[in-house]
Amino acid sequence: MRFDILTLFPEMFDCLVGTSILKRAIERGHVSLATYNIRDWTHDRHHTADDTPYGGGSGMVLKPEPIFEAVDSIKEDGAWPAPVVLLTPQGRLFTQEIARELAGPDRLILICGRYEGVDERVHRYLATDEISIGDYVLSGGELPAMVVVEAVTRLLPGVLGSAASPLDDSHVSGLLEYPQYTRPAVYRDYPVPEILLSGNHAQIARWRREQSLRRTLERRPDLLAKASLTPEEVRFVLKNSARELVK
Ligand code: 9D3
Repeated sequence: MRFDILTLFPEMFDCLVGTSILKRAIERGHVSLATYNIRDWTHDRHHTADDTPYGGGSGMVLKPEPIFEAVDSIKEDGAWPAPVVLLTPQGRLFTQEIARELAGPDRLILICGRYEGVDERVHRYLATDEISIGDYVLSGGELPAMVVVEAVTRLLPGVLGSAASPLDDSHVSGLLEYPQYTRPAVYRDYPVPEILLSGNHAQIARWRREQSLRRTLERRPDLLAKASLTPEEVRFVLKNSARELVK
């Protein structure tokens, strides 16, 4: 997968490339990542990338020309056509399902907005997809682009070892993760649940599944609609959901 990232702050991506999964994925050739400074496609001597909004209003808007020209000049450097993803608060909410979708093509072009927004012509005539990572206000699309890059990268074949297959992830099973413990068995008087020390693997599996169900019911009941549950688990949820509803 090739990621091409258009931004006014390419330095922000240095920490992403320098650490963790992504660093290894790049070293092993699963991923390449290139950042481009939108300012390099401005033509005036102040390298102006933004301007005041037509019709008035506060704040500044990213101009369309540098962004269109940047995409024009990089498009032949990899697979084309490629998805052009604009990170914007108005985009569709990023999910694991969208991460899987974006892991399909060989290349993603990501455009990071800044200021109050990006000229609407970029939204309409350049971007093929618009993504938001959640309903909170950030200062630009850079952190969201990093979120997308990381979520997509770990889905690419060969990036994770088989020991950490992305199929094991809780958002794939549809339930929240069960509680995890490691040594010591007692820490500051806080014990590890006895069942986990019992060596009874069938009982442990049942306990974990029940913990996942309880947790999901309590914290993310919205997830239960899509989770695949056995009839017994459905009964469990129904038996316990009244209690959650009156909390
Ligand atoms: C406070 C300004 N807002 C007025 C309704 C609009 C606004 C414009 C630009 C809010 C944030 C931003 C900058 N954010 C992004 O470009 C962004 C973003 C985000 O803020 N939250 C979650 N996902 C994303 S993707 C891009």
